[in-house]
Amino acid sequence: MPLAVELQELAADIARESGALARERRAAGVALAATKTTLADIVTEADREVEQLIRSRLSAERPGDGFLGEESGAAVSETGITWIVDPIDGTVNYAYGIPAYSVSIAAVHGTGDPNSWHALAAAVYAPAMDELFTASRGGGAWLGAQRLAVNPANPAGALLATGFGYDPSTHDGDLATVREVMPLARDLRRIGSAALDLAYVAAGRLDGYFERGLKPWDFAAGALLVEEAGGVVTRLDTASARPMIIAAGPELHAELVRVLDS
Ligand code: LIP
Repeated sequence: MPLAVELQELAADIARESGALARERRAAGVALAATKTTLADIVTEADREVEQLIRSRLSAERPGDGFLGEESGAAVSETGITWIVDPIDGTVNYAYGIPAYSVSIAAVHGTGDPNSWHALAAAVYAPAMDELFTASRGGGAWLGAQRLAVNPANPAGALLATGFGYDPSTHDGDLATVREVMPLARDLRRIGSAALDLAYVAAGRLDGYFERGLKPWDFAAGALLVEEAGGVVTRLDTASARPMIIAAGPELHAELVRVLDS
């Protein structure tokens, strides 16, 4: 079995198990554990518990692999493979009881640096909807047994998604970016989980997605889903504190880069 498929199957199995834990904890009531960069940037006890489950499964099944997680930090790889994990992407949705949250697990060849890693496998699981999106490099992107493909350009305009950071001082600039892009759009969505935004581009539920300031664990898995569904993913301003990610089918991607990279 190719390594990418082996890693994808493991990511899918762990995403389902850890997603079930997240769903169980949500039903029992969510406890705030801490805040991070701002009061709005929260972490729940479930974030930490779910990441611990993922990390322990990975170290049992793939000892020596590296790890980069949103809540528990990094471990250097001895095998050349690093796992990039967001245990609950869409944490604020999760805390409010909005079902748009996901477990995002990616395996890359390289370190946790998105400027140099080569993604091999991905799993994005939405526990509240029981939807599992998977991809392996060269093996396509899937929703369950359904093969995924990004949308072609639509003369009606693009259904776009974006997001905003937790730092209020970034909101004016991000809203100005929305204004720049709107001539390409039929409408805009703000779903609240970058991993789901990217999975939906891969599935054709969105035409395109852009957002500044994501962390590697927010997009590692979703970006591979888009690429394996025939889309293109680009990161602009990668040396800045808030790189811009753009994901869409090839034609819309070129239009978005033309507008956003000017
Ligand atoms: C979230 C992203 C979302 C972004 C939020 C936040 P988290 O990740 O998925 O797209 O707009 O600001 O970064 O914090 O829920 O893991």
